[in-house]
Amino acid sequence: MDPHQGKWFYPTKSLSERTMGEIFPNHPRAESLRVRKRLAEGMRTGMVVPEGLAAHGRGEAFDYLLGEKTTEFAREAVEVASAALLLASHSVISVNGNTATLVPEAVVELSKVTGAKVEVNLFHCSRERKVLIAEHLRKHGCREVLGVDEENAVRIPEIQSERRVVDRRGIFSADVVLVPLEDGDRTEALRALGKLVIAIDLNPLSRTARAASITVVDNVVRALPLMVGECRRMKNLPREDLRRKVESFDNRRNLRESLRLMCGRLMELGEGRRPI
Ligand code: PTJ
Repeated sequence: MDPHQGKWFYPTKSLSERTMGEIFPNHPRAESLRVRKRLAEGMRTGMVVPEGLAAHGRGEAFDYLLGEKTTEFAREAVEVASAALLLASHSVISVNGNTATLVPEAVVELSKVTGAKVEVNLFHCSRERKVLIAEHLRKHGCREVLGVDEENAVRIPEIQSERRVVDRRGIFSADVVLVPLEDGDRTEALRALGKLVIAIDLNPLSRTARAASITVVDNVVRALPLMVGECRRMKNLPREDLRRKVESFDNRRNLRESLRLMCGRLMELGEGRRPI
């Protein structure tokens, strides 16, 4: 059965097989090509939707402006986000097609370290995709995947898209929700419901980035493994220390700093202070 419910045509050979040969390790964009290849494979198996490739392309453009490195501001946001996850009484990692394809290992590790539940929640929703993604996560060691079982599905009326269907045991009752690679309306709705929302989004101008409580402006392939490390490092810190980190964080300021960094890099390039 077509996981996208027959809406798209799938070539028998993967995109990467047809359009891209072997990735040479010394290629200057080798890592970026590997990530693309992973996503293209994800689309072939039905986990990623075509829109997911377009979304990734938008992300890549911002990553270019960041120099494809985790900035000090992203590191700060990762630290605060990790503190929020450790403080949560009921945290959930919301997983879509791109996230499941790009960083399944980190999703599972983060859930183990923090006790966060893992829930599949899709914008382009179909039961087949949910099942595929859940299986993929289980294959990577996830013991429980929420969001698939119809019995526990509830609707959040504040959300307009298909993302409104959430799991009673997961996003519905969570106090902290991590939403890597998101579209904006759900973040706003989850905030309106009083939840602390952590976003990972390379675009500091996106509605998600601006609506989230804590935004990590970084590539999910770098940010999520970093978050696992930070959670491990801070797991035994006094709760008061963690709380102070979360309470003193200013998301708007952090977003502005990320934008200034991008602009600064562009100015240096434009003025010849940095080689093109
Ligand atoms: O799997 P589904 O059906 O839930 O659909 C997933 C997509 C990503 C297609 C859906 O959520 C969507 O349409 O998202 P948007 O509205 O395009 O937003 C995605 C955001 O993620 C954009 O702001 C991108 O810049 C950003 N982005 C893309 N790739 C990455 C990224 N941010 C961090 N790391 C990336 N690798």
